[in-house]
Amino acid sequence: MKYKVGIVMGSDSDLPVIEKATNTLSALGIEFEVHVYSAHRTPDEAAQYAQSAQERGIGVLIAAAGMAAHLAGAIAARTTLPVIGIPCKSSNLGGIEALLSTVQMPGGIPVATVAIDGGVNAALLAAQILALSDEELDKKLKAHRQAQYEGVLAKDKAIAERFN
Ligand code: RP5
Repeated sequence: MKYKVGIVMGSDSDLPVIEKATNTLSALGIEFEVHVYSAHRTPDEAAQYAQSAQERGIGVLIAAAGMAAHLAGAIAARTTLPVIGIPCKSSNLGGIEALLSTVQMPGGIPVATVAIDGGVNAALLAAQILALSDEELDKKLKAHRQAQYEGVLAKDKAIAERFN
């Protein structure tokens, strides 16, 4: 069975961060769905989404929110699916408040928190979880790593030719 990734953002103002994740998932051929549900503004819808995710074929959830970011934790409270939290940057505190709100979960309800605005790593981590039961996806991830490795070596070569 191919699992989907369920993506939730606290506001459509988080979309630029989410697009980093959707672009990465698309490049890997992973299906996903995207919603705006807020832990504070639409708490019932956020809870309902988390509660029903597993039975709808979702294998991993990604939750992105900024400011007093409770979304990932609120989602994680309602499911045993793995939840990846993305703290989003704000204009006033720069995202450090969202980082701490997302990462500092009490024991018993884990959220795997990536960097502030870390949409790419959230998608890659979701892919790595799904790849445990998907050999084809595992191969794509290994090819992605190899391409990244070769890309850095090519950059080193270009820089070395210029300066050394
Ligand atoms: C959070 O508050 C959202 O996730 C967003 O990052 C932040 C600001 O939301 P808006 O006021 O832009 O809707 O709940």
